Amino acid sequence: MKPEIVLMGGMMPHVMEALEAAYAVHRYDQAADKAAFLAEVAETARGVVTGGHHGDLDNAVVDALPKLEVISSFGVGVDHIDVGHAAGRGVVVANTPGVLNDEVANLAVALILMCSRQLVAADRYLRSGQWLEGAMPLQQAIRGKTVGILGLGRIGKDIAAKLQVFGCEVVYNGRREQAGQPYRYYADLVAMAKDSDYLVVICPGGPETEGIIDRAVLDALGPEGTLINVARGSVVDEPALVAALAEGRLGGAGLDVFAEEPKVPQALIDLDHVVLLPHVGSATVQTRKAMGDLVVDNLAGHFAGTGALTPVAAD
Ligand code: 8YV
Repeated sequence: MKPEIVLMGGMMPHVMEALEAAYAVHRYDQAADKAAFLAEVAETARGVVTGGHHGDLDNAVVDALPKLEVISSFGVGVDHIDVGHAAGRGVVVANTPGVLNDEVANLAVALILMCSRQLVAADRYLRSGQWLEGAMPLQQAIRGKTVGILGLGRIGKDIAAKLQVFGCEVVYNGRREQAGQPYRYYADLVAMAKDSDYLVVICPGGPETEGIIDRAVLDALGPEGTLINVARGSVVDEPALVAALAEGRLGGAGLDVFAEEPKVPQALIDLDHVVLLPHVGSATVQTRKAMGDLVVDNLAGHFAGTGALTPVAAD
C-alpha cells in the first residue's frame, strides 16, 4: 500500500511524477468542499506537500489530519507554516535549503549591480530613443561601497562571499554575532543601515522579522542608500518604503519580494529608480529541479524510516 499524502497545490511535472509513483496523492486544491475532503483523508493522510506559492498552510488543516507525520515544503522559507504548532503535534517539517543558495545570492548581487548602474533604466533609455539625444548620466561604482547584510545565514554568507570579488565592504546584522566571520557585526540594524550604501535583506520572514525594515531603518540608509530585498516582503514596511522612495529619503531599491505577491503597489511601479522582479530568486531550471527533487527526497527519507534529509528545527 502506498502511503497517502495531501498536495496543497500543483508542483512541477517531475515532482508530480515522482509523487504519483510513490504515494496515493490527494489534491486539496482541487477539492470543491475542503471540509469534506479533509474528513475523507483524515484517517489515512500521513504527509502534506506544499510551498510558499501555495499560500499559508493553516493550522486547521494540520489539525484536521490526526495521522499526519511530515510536511514537505518547496522552498527554503517556511513562514507559510507554523513550525512550532506542527512540532507540538509531532509533525516533522522539511524544507529545501542549500540547493538554492547560489541562485538567490546571484540575484542579490545582480540587483545591486542593476541598481548601482541603473541598468533597467539604461535599457529604457536606449529603447525610448534618448541615447540619440545624448549619453546617459554616469552611475555609481560598487567597489569600496559598504553592503550591510540583514541575516548572515547560508544565503547571506554566499552573498557576502560573492561581493568580495566586487571589492565591497560587507557588514552584517542578525540575532547574534557569529564566531569566525570576517565581517563586522552590528547589533543595531539602524546603526548598520546608517553606515551602509546597500542594505540586503536575506533573513527569514515570519512574525519575528515582520516590518523590521521600518521608517527609521530606511531613513538611516538615506538618500544615497539602496534597499535590496530577496527575502520576504513582510520584512519591510512596504508603505514606509514607498513613501521614503517617493519623498527622496531613500535613494533606490531592488526588490524581488513584496508584501502581497503577486500584487505590487502601483506607487512602486510608477517609480523610475527601483528595480522590481517577480520573485525569481531561485527561478532557474536547474535550481527549481533540485528543489523539487529535495521535496521528494525529504518525503522518501521520512517514509523509509531514515528521516527527512533537511528537517526544519523548531525554535
Ligand atoms: C520559492 C523562496 O520560489 O525558497 C524560498 O523561500 O522564496 C523561493 O525560492 C518559493 O518559496 C516557492 O514556494
